[in-house]
Amino acid sequence: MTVYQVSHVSVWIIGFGRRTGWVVLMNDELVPHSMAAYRLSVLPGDGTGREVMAEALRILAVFEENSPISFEITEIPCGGQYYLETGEEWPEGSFEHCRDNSDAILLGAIGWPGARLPNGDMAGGQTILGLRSGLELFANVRPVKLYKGVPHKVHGIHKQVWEPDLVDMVMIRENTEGLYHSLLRRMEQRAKGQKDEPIVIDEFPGLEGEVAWDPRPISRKGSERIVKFAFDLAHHRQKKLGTPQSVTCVDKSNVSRGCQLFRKVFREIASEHEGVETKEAYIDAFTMWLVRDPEDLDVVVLPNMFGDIATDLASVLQGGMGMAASANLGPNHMLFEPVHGSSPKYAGKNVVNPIAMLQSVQMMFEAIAYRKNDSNLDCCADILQNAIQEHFDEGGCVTYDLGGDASTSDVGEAIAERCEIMLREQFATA
Ligand code: GGG
Repeated sequence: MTVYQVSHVSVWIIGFGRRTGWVVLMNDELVPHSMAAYRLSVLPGDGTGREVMAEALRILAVFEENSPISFEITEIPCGGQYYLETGEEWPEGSFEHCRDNSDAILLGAIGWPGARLPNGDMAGGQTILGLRSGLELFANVRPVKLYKGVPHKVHGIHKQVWEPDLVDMVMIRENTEGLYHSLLRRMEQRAKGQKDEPIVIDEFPGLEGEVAWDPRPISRKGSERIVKFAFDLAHHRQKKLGTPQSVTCVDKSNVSRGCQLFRKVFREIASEHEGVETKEAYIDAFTMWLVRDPEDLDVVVLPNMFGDIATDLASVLQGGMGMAASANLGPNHMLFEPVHGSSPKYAGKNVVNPIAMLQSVQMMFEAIAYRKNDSNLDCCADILQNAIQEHFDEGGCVTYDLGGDASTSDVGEAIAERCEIMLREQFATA
């Protein structure tokens, strides 16, 4: 069997995630190489991140045992809790390991109450933000698609509000600049062992007394690459889904200069993409349209902080944060994580929904399969996706957020068992 591995030349290749039509992007060319285990760096992080990661590892073991795929997993302790225990955010050399020895990185969640660096920054940020910035993971891809059978929690009651056929969009959050820029930069510098280069602004005319501030730089380069990514994705969704696609630019260009540049670049790139409808919205009005008319949205591109906020709201359409998965993609690296954080309130109780994490594993399978041209792994991606849908179709157990009382491990185990059955059928005679 021939498997392909990437080598480094400047060609953009776009893959297509089957369930959600998200995009796999790289700056590489495919060249044959021999079959090997995929190298995964696993970063459980804090709180419930550790619990959902245990379910991801359970699923990975099931795929390893019942398919030709194998993984070489390096688990790296990290995060705010680790910092409180050890005085370090992760062991020395972790950034380099993720950069140099990983086909993909899988992250649980980062952040823990009281875990702060001496300068006040979030402890553990080196992991999540240091990797996003240090590995140029500029596209944070957050599909918003509703599984059939998933209820919505509104006013404390679980019922179907939005229709599965009418909720199918991909939100693309710019991941390396904007309001996060100075923190991202500090975290990248820490991760690389470099000295912090603070940005110095002495005063803000008109303001007196104590002032804290965060700059929000948005660059042409950063805007161009994320907007191009969004249009490339729209073309591929158009081809694969067979329906016209739009790209919506969400900003606040009526008031902010960074957003004015973002929208200017959006219009320039839009003019090169005939056949894709374009829409523009201010973030405030967009939040209303998002919940009222999600059927009008296909690909949505947003600056960093607006993307962070709007995707939490969008998760409500897909059943909540327990269902929202994501990929962080760059020219040479990729990191997958649930959108949710470490939920300290629920940590240690084995009650949170592991499906966002399992769906992130599914996205990882699709992405590696595409990059390595591995049809077996692509088939595993299908199996995991089908197992999750079948779990809902057949009324499988669900956690509190979806109206059930199952535990994290109950749900993880049930989906793992479905995968095992499907994998045996698929690979028994192969
Ligand atoms: N799995 C996502 C996670 O850990 N989020 C915590 C966090 O602070 N993330 C930063 C961000 O995405 O803005």
